[in-house]
Amino acid sequence: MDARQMKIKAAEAALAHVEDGMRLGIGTGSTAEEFVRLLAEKVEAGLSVLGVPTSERTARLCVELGIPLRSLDELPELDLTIDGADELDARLRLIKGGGGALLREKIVATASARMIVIADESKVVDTLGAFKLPIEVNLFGLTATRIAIEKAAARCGLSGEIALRSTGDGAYTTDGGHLILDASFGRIPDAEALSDALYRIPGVVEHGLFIGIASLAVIAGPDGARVMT
Ligand code: ABF
Repeated sequence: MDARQMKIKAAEAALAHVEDGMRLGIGTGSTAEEFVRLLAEKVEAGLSVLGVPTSERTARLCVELGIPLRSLDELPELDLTIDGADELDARLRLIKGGGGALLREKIVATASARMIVIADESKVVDTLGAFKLPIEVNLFGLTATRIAIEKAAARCGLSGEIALRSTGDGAYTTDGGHLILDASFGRIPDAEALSDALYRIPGVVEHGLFIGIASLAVIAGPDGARVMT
């Protein structure tokens, strides 16, 4: 089974949790896109759902495939969010944001009664942190914010490069108009402490540690899909 087939397997298993009439948060990334394609087939066959996308990219795909969308303002309480992740550990703590949508993803996921993560085995880790931690920051006072992040990380026993995410044309800008710093802290043994420390920094808009948000994960491997709770 190749990587795409594993993503499809995970998406298929997550789709089984989608019920008629659900208000559905729809994630961002290649695994979430496989879920969107499968969901669109169900919608075409008569499944009635209303989707709230977590990025403009996801919104465009949903519109293209005929999935009815609403804004989070129209649907402020959702039944279920299905989304990918960059890393997840045994306690369903996640690192997300590799796709740059972490702010809307966390808003949508926390507005949902449940969040199901869909991923392949390569995302499962013993300890978070091999994947650089995305930190969404305000444009104002970027250097001061970076210094504050370095100090907060040091208080958590962490250090490492904190790099401004860039595209070919310059700094990457999120759907919300913010910048992203990718922090190479390495293993993060106390994700809760780092999360709390980052939230105390005024220039930090959001970060990619999703703690206590995911209720279930569907993990696809060469032998099929398994569930982590
Ligand atoms: C999105 O899905 C991001 O937060 C995360 O980086 C990405 C994972 O993408 P993929 O499914 O393509 O590995 O939610």
